[in-house]
Amino acid sequence: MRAILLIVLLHLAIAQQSEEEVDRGVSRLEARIQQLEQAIQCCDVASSMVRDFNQLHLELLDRDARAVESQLLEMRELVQSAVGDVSATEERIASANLATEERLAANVVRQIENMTSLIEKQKERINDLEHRTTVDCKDLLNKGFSRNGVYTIRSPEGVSMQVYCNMENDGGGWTVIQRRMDGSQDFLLGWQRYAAGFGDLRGEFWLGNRNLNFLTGPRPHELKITLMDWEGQTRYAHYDAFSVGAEADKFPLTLGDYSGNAGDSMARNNGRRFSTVDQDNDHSNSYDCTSYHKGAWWQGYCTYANLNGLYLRGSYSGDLRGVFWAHWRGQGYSLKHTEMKMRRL
Ligand SMILES: [Ca+2]
Repeated sequence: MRAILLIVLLHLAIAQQSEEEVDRGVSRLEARIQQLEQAIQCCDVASSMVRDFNQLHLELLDRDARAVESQLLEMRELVQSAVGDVSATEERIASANLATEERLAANVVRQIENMTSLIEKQKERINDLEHRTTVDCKDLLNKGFSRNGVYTIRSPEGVSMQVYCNMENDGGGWTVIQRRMDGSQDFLLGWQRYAAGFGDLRGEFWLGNRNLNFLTGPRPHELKITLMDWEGQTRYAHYDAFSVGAEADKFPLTLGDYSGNAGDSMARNNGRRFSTVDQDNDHSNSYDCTSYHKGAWWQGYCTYANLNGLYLRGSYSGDLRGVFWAHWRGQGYSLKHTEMKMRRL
């Protein structure tokens, strides 16, 4: 009987994880066995002992299970916590990356804005320098501009002004100073309008006597005049010198030698002062030449050229008031197209 009990006890003890508990259990059981030996004949006592063994076994197993379960719960909590930490870290990393990207993008945008601003300022400075240094269409031609059109140059006041440059005819570099082409612009205007200039640079216009004085005063120029009648024929007159004097002297005209196929209709204008309908500076005591010819011009004893006259479309009768060039179609014929252009020599 004792041997069986010991085997059972050993079996139970092996199932336990804690040696101390096993030892304690064994001691308790040995004490019990001694008691049992003293009352070996009592079956009730034996039965009670068996129940005790079973209960003890169950308790020990239960305790292990609870311990393992507790450890599992603890580990699960740790794992969950770790997972939580990882997620939080990932979020922080993602958030940090996004913030970094946003900062980089904002930096790039700022840099682009700064660069754009600098470029605009440089462009303004370049434009300003261009205007300060660009004297006329010949300058622009030398800088590589080769198309006809409106360009900006330096004005008499030191700021920018616009001129029409003829870059494609007669070698280019010409500043156009007058054009008639369709009669759309009124040319019967007073002193101030002719002094300042008027009209549409791409259409009919007068560049302005102050501008002519500013451009031709300090630098020798040549002048070329092209004419077209209503039959489509063309002629030209070229003067190898051209300048317009100061307003105080009434914008006097200086012309050089003539060449061309239109005839020298401006010979009599050389050295004459400018006259308008409201200012008679001509050499005729009997005539107010501009009022008679309806053409602001460098009138002497009047004129053979009247390119600022009335746009009358071919032959006309009455006062000699049309756009005429006497040495070609006569004073009684108003031309279809005229263009006066000058170029620095
Ligand atoms: Ca007069």
